[in-house]
Amino acid sequence: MNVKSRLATLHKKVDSALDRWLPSAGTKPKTLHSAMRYSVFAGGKRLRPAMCLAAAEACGGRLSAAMPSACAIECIHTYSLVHDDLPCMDDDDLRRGRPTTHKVFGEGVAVLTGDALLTMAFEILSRTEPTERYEVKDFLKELAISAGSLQLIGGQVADLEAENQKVTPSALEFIHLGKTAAMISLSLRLGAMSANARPADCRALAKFGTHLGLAFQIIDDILDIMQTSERLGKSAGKDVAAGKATYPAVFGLEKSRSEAVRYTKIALQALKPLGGKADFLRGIGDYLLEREF
Ligand code: GRG
Repeated sequence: MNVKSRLATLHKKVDSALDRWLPSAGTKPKTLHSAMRYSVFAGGKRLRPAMCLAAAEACGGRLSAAMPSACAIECIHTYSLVHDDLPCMDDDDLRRGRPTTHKVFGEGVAVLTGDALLTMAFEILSRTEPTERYEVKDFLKELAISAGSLQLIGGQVADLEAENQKVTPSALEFIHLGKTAAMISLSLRLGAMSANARPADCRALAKFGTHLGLAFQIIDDILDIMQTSERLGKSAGKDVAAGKATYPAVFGLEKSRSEAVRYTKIALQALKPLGGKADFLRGIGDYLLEREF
């Protein structure tokens, strides 16, 4: 199976769905809607929505049923990047190969762009179809918990507080379970729920997502050291300069790589109950371990 070309196909489908959901750039206030579109269509990899759609397929569901979940997650992800790049957080000038939202539209509009994308995620997800097992409120609750103070935002706060501190491996894991793994695991779970998956399959996919999320973050940390800003589309080498809590800072590069391999193995193991239907997800797992940007 060609994972890259399937990812590219899903990328296109997600982009056209997002294009339909987001107000046009000409809608008042034009600055806000232009900034939302600028941020969302800046060239992200769309990995989370792709995993959401792939999970739906693995559970026998339709892509169209999973699309509101996929788009809602990408809106949350983009909001988190826009806010993370602000001067009061990571203070970054480059994201997805372009100047960051606040560099183009100013800080006030960038904050409100993130707020609007976060809110829009709930509007989009509220339009998902209920299934036999899952009501719309179950989808909304999953999203709210994963993006909330116990996970995404909690991880970000722990990350801010860990800057220039000595962090333990468990503190490091807490940060990345929240900042990275929560949204990836959510993507798999919502995709499965849109396919009315059995609770056991949802749990298997959630476990896959959590471990894949940790592996993804480790690779991200390694790439921050090894790759150029051009290739990454964001400022490389920033983690070390900012005294960030990263896997290479705690474990060194070699052990970090072996940890990424270990987490990927656990993730792939979790897919066993899904059999051959999860082959694309397995392919994504292998692909992410070898990615170069
Ligand atoms: C502001 C609440 C709040 C949270 C911010 C997303 C985030 C949390 C921080 C950004 C920095 C970082 C290392 C996040 C970990 C997750 C991660 C690796 C994000 C980048 O994901 P990609 O590579 O990005 O999938 P694209 O641009 O391809 O969508």
